[in-house]
Amino acid sequence: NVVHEASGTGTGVLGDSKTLNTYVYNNTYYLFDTTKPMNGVIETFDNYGGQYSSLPGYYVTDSGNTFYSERQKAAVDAHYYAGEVFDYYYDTFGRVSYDNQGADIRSTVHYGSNYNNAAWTGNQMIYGDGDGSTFTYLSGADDIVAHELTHAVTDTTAELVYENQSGALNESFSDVFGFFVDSEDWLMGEDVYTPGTSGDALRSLSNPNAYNQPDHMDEYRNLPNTESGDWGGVHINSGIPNKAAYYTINSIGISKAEDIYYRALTVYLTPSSNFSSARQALIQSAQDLYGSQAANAVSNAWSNVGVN
Ligand code: ASN
Ligand code: ZN
Repeated sequence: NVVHEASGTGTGVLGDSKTLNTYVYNNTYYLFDTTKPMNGVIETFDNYGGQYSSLPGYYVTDSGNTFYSERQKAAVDAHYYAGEVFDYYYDTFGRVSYDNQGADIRSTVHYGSNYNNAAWTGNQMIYGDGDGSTFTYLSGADDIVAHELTHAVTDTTAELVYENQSGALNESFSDVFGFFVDSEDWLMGEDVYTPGTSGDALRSLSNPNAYNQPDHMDEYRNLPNTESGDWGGVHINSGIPNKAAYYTINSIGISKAEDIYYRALTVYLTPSSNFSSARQALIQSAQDLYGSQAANAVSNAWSNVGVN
């Protein structure tokens, strides 16, 4: 019986070194993690600047199990943080991969050219390199990795339709679980956003207004349901449920709040849920798990952002 599991090392996007779950076959090491408590694997690919049609690309390999090169940095973090997000969902909720059935978690880095984005394609994650000024390699932020993988969780649970209020909730749940996975700050994406400027971020849960998002229904933006309208402002109006999450977490703490958010997403929310139904779903989840004091805190949080 040959043992293929190996423990490698690598350098991440921000220059930090980390330990990696790898796989050895014919003296070649792969970013291929078979150690998680599931049938599926976590595997990481490099697309060499290719586009959607050529996904997933090529396995990231190293002859010495030391992933230290510049080209490998984006892959190291995509692989490491996918494992971290798997562990978060498994340890916190007993969820086994995004579909709770042990699906493979696949990531591709070096997607496209100067691509300032990352995404869940419906099948896997993709990460651009950024253009070097707006973003550096997007997998270098664990909250971005958690955000994208949470889209996969949402797609296999509530299936919130990606437009208008249901889409803004889809976005918000990805930001909120991005916070739960790494709750050091209320910011999203700051680790890779504008590498030349410190202190800024893509979005903020505590102060959506700082990044051109509304934080109250009085500021709700009616945008067209088109790509240029951000599908009715899904990345804009998400500021409103994000601020409600901020109030909730401040009031009852992370540990209760994450249970309540997970229950709402997996039990109560539906594809067409709007902000008002999300408020109801979260109040009910809070009541189910922690009783009326928690339910009241959730209720107040949503009233504070003008959702009744
Ligand atoms: N980064 C974006 C997101 O996850 C990609 C998209 O627009 N779907 O929200
Ligand atoms: Zn998103």
